Formats: sequence, structure tokens, C-alpha cells
Amino acid sequence: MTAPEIIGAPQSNFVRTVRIACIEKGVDYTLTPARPHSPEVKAIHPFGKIPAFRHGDLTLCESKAICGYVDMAFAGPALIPRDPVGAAACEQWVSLMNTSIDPVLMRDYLRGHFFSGLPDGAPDRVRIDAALPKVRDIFALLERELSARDYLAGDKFTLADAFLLPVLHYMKQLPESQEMLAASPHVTAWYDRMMARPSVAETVPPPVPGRS
Ligand SMILES: N[C@@H](CCC(=O)N[C@@H](CS)C(=O)NCC(=O)O)C(=O)O
Repeated sequence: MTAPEIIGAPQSNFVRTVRIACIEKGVDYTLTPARPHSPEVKAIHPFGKIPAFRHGDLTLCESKAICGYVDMAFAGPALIPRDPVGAAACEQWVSLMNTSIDPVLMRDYLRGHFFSGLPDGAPDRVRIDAALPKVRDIFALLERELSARDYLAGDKFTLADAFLLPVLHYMKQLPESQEMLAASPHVTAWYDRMMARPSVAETVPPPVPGRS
């Protein structure tokens, strides 16, 4: 069978998560750059979101489902631990990422900076300031959790880390979250540990267009 194809923009945190998952499993893949709502994405994702994924006759959308498939279908280290407690901890953090952390950090806070819709792309201070208390709460949570162990869901790298890292990549670039990160030594140590992984180093995204 041909190599899996990941369809989506490399700047997308969810696309990067899937790329990290493939590399961690030792799976060769191709990346087909595509924007959300483009025809090739809409052919697979009913709501036009990226990533979309193809492997032979199989098409999939939703990063958690794609990563779960990659984890089960290929040899290589487990991305989701195989023991019940480890698996549940990993699933819990992936879910927290998708339902509570990504929506605040990426959809509210980052969007206020990068995609404000204001003239000249000026940051939307109202949106950013409204998000900041929740951004602070998330950094406090991550600092607490990562002071107790080396990885988000236990003592080994899991899919939970692959979901968090691409988001923190952007938090390192924005002024308020950059300060929060600098004031969070355990999150910073985790970030540096992650950056040392080939899967993370190889997938550093290009700048978001218009935001060098
Ligand atoms: N739940 C989806 C979320 C994917 C997602 O939101 N991707 C963003 C890019 S990072 C997107 O396609 N946004 C376009 C939109 O929401 O219409 C997943 O896990 O794959």
C-alpha cells in the first residue's frame, strides 16, 4: 500500500499533531498542503477542517481518529498506552486539549492576535483581554501537572504531548503567553524536552502567512 497522505496546511496545530504521530511511529507519510474548506479537504471532512487523511482506500478526518488509526495500524511505540490506566490518562488529556485548551489558546487568544479581522491585521485587544484569564488558568494547570511528571499523561511521551506541543509553539510567539511560559519552569522544561525529539524538530511549521 502507498504511504499515508496527510492533507492540510503545515501551520495547523492539528496537522502537526498527526505528522508528529506518524514520525513517532516510524511511518513514512506525504504531506499535501491544503487549506481548510478546499475541495480536497471537503471531500473527506464534512465540515472542511484540516487535517484530512488518506491511506489506500481509507479516508479519515479528525486528528484524534487519524492518530488512533496510525497507532493501531502500524508497528512502533504505542502513542496511546496499552494499559487501561495509561490509556485513560492519555485520552483524558487529548480530550481536554480538544474541548477546553485548544478553543481558548488557539481559537480565542491566538486568533485575536493573528486573525483579528481588524484593519491592517491589528490585534483585537478586546478579544485578547477577554481570553487572558483563561489562558493564565491553562498555564497554571499545565505547570502544576508537568511539575508532577515528565510528560502530560505519564512518564512517557504519548499522543497527549503531540496535541499540546503544536499549540505551545504558537504560545511561545505571542507576547502575553510568552511571558506565562517563561514564568512556568516545568512547562518550559517539557517544551525543551519535546523540541529534542526528531518528530518535533522535523515538523516546525513555516510562518503563518502575513505573520513572519
Ligand atoms: N477537531 C478537529 C479540529 C481541526 C481544526 O479545527 N482545524 C483547523 C485548522 S488548525 C481548521 O480546519 N479550521 C477551519 C474551520 O474551523 O473552519 C481535529 O481534531 O482534526
